[in-house]
Amino acid sequence: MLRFINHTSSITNLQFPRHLLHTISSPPLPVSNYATSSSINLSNAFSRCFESVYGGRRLHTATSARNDVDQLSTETPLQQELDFPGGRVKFTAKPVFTSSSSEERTPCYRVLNDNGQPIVDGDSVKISKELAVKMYTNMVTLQVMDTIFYEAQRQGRISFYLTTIGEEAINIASAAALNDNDFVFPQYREPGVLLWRGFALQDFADQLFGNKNDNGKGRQMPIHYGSRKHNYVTVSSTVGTQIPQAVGAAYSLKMEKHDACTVTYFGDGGSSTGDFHAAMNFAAVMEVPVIFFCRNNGWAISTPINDQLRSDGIVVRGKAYGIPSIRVDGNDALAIYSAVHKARKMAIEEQTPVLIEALTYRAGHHSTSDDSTKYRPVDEIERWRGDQNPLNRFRKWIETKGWWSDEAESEHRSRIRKQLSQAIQAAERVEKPPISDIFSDVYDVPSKNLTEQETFLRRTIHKHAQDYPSNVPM
Ligand SMILES: Cc1ncc(C[n+]2csc(CCOP(=O)(O)OP(=O)(O)O)c2C)c(N)n1
Ligand SMILES: [Mg+2]
Repeated sequence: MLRFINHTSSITNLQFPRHLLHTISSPPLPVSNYATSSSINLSNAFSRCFESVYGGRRLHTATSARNDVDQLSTETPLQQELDFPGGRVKFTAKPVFTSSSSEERTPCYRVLNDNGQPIVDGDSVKISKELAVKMYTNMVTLQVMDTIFYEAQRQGRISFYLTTIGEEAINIASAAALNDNDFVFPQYREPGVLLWRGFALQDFADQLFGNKNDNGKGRQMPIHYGSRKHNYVTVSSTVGTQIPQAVGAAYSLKMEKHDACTVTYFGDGGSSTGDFHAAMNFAAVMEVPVIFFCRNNGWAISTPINDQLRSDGIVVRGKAYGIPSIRVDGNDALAIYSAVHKARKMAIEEQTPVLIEALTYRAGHHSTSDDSTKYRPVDEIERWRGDQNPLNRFRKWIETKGWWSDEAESEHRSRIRKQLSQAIQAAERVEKPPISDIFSDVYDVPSKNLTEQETFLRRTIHKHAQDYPSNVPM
């Protein structure tokens, strides 16, 4: 069933040690009030402090020997409540610490089983044939794009690449459930959201080659896509940067009463940054329409999830901050679509942040600068690429419905391969942005140090021309 975890447990259920009432309502007097005279007075002072902290129960000390029988209250602790700022809190007579982990892990919402069959008693948003086929073909396009651009990097044609292998359903199904006017604050493993919104294969190639058609004017590393037209804020290398930005933008949507939300994507590693925590708390307190979409793929480069956190994943953190949350099968496109669809509705109609934790697996290397077989077993990677592959599962479902065939598959794959190879060749031929672009667009009048740096760079390029690309206009 599609159920978001209730984010606000009644605050009165919390265990609150009884003696703290006395600490709050009747704090011990400062020692300076007693410190004027003899040691007897000091001892009385300490006694009063303890009396205050322990709620009138005298300790067995020389000074408390007179009165060692407690006058017990006839009220049960549960009849008593602390009227605390933020909500009433019930008392308990037992000094019980909350458990560090719940006995059962938070269940994971799914619609399709591993064989692409809908599970019994499933609850999901119905999708049309047209939408299902569009989702599947976009997932395939993303997969082919990864294969071909990855190869281009291996051939030395681009400097860097990073695949989305294993996370195609997260990319495409979440994008499909959003509106194009929702602002996206991505990490870097979500190019499928841009693809869904109409960023062309040529646009991807131009960014990767850093030519003069690139929206970022070649200033960014490959993969750092951004598009104002598609409400897709440029990728930042610094992990976690985008999370508070999405909250700030959601706050402005709220102030301007827009019928839209923001969505920020991040990995399990992203959830280990301070920015994540600050953003979650700020979003909850300001009640802003933001979807926090965490792709928990088990790894932050070579750091496994168990070295990052001891909680039941990321989903439980929503409750800690007062944010409705759901855990979803990240390799089940239908489950992701339904969860994001519902989260978007809640975010906008109820003006609330929502947290989604999608469980998946980074089935490729972290990037072309990484070899993940050095730190994780190959059969683990193979298992996720095979049985758990999100494309296979969704394909089985649309084939069973009679919406897809082998012929359609091979026709689509070969068409995309051809388009990609044309896009790469075209991107390679386009000249690079001029040197002056490195120094523009920050200040309306360039500062003195920038002007000096530009002069220095031009002089250096003239002197060592053989070390600089000849296709960069001076
Ligand atoms: C603040 C910061 N710390 C470290 C890095 C180096 N770094 C780049 S990606 C990455 C791992 C992020 O993992 P995760 O958020 O799980 O995303 P995934 O790569 O698994 O999709 C790290 C540590 C960085 N870019 N920024
Ligand atoms: Mg990760």
